[in-house]
Amino acid sequence: METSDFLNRFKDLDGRVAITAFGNPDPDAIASAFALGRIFDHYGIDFGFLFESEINRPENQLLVNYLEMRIDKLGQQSFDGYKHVSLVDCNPDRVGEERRKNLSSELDNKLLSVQDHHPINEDELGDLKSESAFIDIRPELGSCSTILAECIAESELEFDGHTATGLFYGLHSDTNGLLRSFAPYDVEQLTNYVEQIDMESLKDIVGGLMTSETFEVIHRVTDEDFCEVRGTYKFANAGTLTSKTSSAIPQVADFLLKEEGIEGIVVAGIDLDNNIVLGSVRYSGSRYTAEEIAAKIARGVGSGGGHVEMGGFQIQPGVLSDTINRESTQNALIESVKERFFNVVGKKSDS
Ligand SMILES: [Mn+2]
Repeated sequence: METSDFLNRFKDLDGRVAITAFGNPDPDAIASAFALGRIFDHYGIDFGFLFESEINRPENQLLVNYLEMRIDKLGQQSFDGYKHVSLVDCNPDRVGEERRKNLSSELDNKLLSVQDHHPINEDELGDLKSESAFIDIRPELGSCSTILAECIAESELEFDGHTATGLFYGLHSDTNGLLRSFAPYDVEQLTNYVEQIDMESLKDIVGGLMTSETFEVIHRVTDEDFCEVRGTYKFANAGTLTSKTSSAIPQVADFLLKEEGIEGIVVAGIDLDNNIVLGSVRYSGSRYTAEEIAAKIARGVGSGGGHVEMGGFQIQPGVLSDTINRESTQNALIESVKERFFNVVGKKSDS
């Protein structure tokens, strides 16, 4: 199915659509969801934003405020009240195992579309394509925002300031300001809406970049007792976190990758509000991809993924919530993530 067929389908679609992103919603996911909403609006389709996680990072909240989006949290099991589900900036392959088990029948029955640029395994893609849903997954692109920009360009809709600003921020953020993995097509689509971007508002959104939480975590992980370097790889232990401080992890990982001589970094910590171990991966070398490193760290114990140079993972420790509050348990969890990371990049400990 081509984008134009997808758009044609909207003329007689009835029932409410849940525009959904899984995982921690970043600017690309938020902007893609917003742009799809604009398209639905145009065709008179009823929809709602239903995200798996809350918006934590302050600049993401600023973006949501600017776009005046009302986002609901996806409940533990269902898309109740929605007839269709449209996924943006994520594909079913990336949904955590537990959640997937709970949602699989609903996803099977309600899936309207998947628009994404994360890698997906061949089997999964084959299965998806055999369904009636519209599947547009292009891992070569720097952002999902590019896919939505193409949709708008191909519809009768005009780019407005909000959509253009959101999409540009999505592209900018996923490609670190066009400094990492993007495709010529990302730029080609950008030229369609570049004149509508509201740069003043965007500067306000991205301006207050580092929060006190980010500084707090940076302070922690720059203590040499909390870091370990093997070759050109560095592991940083961010310790115990809240859902608020854990949202600083990706920024901290970006920051630590700036260190001379380091080509791979993992920052990991334990989010005690959600009882999970989470981490960000940054990688600037050519032997691996950050996506691969993240997925391998989490293999069998959680979920991980991402792109060539940036990735993330979540691990559900199989321990009770009171056990996770013990320092010895926390140390063991972090230690095991650290060893998994060094194993993946061939820096296994000699002992
Ligand atoms: Mn993205």
